[in-house]
Amino acid sequence: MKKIVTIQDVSCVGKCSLTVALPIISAMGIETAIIPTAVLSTHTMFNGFTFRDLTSDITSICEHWKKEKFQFDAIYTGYLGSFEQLDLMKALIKDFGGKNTLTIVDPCMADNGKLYPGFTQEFAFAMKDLCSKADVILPNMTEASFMLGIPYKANGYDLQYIKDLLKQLANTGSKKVVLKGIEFSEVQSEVGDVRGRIGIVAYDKESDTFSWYFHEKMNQCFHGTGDIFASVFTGAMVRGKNFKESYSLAANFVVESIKATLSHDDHNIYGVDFETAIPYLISNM
Ligand code: PXL
Repeated sequence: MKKIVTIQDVSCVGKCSLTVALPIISAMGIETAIIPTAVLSTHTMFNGFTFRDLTSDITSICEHWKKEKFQFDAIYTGYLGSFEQLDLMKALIKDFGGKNTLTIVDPCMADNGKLYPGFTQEFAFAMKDLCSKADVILPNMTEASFMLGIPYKANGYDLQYIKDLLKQLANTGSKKVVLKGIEFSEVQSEVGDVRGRIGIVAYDKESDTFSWYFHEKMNQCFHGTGDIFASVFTGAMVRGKNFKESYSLAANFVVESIKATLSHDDHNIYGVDFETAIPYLISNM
């Protein structure tokens, strides 16, 4: 059985990070080891959340695992709350990474032009350094802009602008970059007419090739969809799907999850009802 370790927080309410990664990766038929980095009463979009930092547990968990000689098919890091945790992830990648282990870093820290509460520009640069150790990174447009220290453009860019961003991100070290949340307001000759749609443009440094996938845009934004995307992407790669199949499946599953959410009268905005979309995921594996 394939085995992934994912390292991110537990937000007790507000489906995101480990509470989505664990069920989704498990549903994909992959053993899921976890390292919780913090326990929060809710994710940080709620007011008054509690926060218990678990940084000091990470080293002792890794020391034990090293003695047990555990190995993983993939390491997937998500939301990380401090500079120290970024350094610990570099050590973890050194200790448990290698040619048979795919390392995926989701630089989860910002969206819609803004950093999440508690993050700074310095943290974004430090996250870029962690990204340099990864095989694949999964930034959205906001995270990419913060990591490169350039202004965020919500619209009006063209494919060349996106290709430059991807190359700059790949130049920092990671082998593949999946850039999410791209919308072209004009027809792009290579991509075609994707106006009104949203999608991904990806870059594979080894083959020096770009690829993309555009899909329908859901008009409502929900929390935790980036974590759902990263979980499906990681699972699909480990289960042997190719790069483009993996990010396309991840995007499709996010769309299915949002549709499921909107079909539930009692839905809330702080997480999507990915649970009812899991049969879609399994039948598309
Ligand atoms: O979904 C990303 C995420 C993960 N974990 C925590 C968060 C967020 C986004 O805000 O607050 C604690």
